[in-house]
Amino acid sequence: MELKNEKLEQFNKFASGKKIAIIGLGVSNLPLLDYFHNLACKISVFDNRTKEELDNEVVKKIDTYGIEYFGGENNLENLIGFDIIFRSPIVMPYRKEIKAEAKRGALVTSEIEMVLKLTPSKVIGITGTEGKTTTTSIIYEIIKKAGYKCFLGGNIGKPIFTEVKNMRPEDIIVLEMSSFQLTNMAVSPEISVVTNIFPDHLNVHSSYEEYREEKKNIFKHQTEKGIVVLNYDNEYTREFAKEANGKVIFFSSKEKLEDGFIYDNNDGMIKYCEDGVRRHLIEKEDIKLRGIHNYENIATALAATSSLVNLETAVQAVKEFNGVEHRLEFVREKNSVKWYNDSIGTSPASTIAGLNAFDENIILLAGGSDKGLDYKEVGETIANKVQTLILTGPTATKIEEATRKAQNGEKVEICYVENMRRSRKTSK
Ligand code: UMA
Repeated sequence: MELKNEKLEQFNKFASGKKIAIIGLGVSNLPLLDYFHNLACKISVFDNRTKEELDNEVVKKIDTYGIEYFGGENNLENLIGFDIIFRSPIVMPYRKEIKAEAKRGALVTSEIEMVLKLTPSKVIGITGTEGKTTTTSIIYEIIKKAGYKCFLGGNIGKPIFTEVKNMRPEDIIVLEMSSFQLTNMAVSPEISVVTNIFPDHLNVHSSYEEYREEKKNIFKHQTEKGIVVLNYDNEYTREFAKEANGKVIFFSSKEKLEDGFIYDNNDGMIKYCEDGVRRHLIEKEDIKLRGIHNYENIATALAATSSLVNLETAVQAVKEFNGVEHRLEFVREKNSVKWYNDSIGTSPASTIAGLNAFDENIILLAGGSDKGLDYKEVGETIANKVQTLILTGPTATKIEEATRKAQNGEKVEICYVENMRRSRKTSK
């Protein structure tokens, strides 16, 4: 049985028969084809990929539904005369063709923004440079453990706009939100989390400042009833508190806060603090995750759910949490070497956090694509913690340079390989 949702009904009535542009046909936007086809809309798709580069199933749908397709370079030249435009997260609304349409009166939005606008449920939104997915996953487990019907979505890889019709006021949505999704967002979740802010995605955002500003949309549009959970240890997120409209809950792994949630490295304990009284919640031996950054993620999740779930239930869910794929994921032990997959560590900051989770001798495999970031600090951490550095991919030389600059002498053994499969050493 479908539930009554007046805002959704109004939107559907408004969208029926309208001209809809879908920019980028990836994970986020694919479900929109069926949705707007069912509303008898005239759909046009814009994508850098040509139609021949799409999956057969998708091409079949485009043809069956009579969807107009503009592919390849300069596809946005044809973005003229639309009523509603859905952009993929990475397609910035500042593009001149999109701005022109917005100026003409088109509604420029995204699947995630429409979820926030139309859902009757309470939303917990999580952003930050590092720790988003793990924190989102822990929050989701806590909310489920407490017996709520819970919807998980967003940057974690799950579009959920088409599920809005099944959402009720008593349900909870847990959304991981990237800076791309937050760009120009005119609505905020009731409960927001910013795990931390470090330079990232500087190949898409025009500056580090712009990246930080867009992140603020996760709490900027909250009312005084909103809650924002912020990292006290991060210079930017600590300052965000001054701009919050609602309640601020801090978490920290460096300061013994009077109020908030802390991880105390002296006794390995996560604690809840109120008026200077610190209550022990869970010790690191009872947690399956490793590393201070993960204890921070847990403290954050406990803070974000504290208005909805009692702490005993939340702690129980944390104890049962096994971790997230590709994030310091234990793979196997062979010849006394423990292998960990931390392939989500796609920025210097996440690589640093991953390395800091270990006190053992480390062999690090690193490289990957270049997001225009600074490698100085990761070079320093590698110089301090890594025994052997195996490099491959476009950023290999940058990582090598940063490591050589940071170390005294030739402490770290550095070698290059062609790719992950071929572990034979090569010269640069
Ligand atoms: N495209 C264009 N023009 C452009 C850029 C892309 O037409 O200028 C097209 C591409 O050809 C592609 C389509 O847009 O066909 C969309 O591809 P996409 O991968 O950018 O978008 P989605 O498949 O919808 O995936 C997005 C997120 N991707 C990005 O933000 C880059 C996914 O996060 C997210 O899981 C998904 O929405 C559901 O919300 C991925 C990610 O890397 C995992 N996120 C970044 C991060 O976490 O650091 C932000």
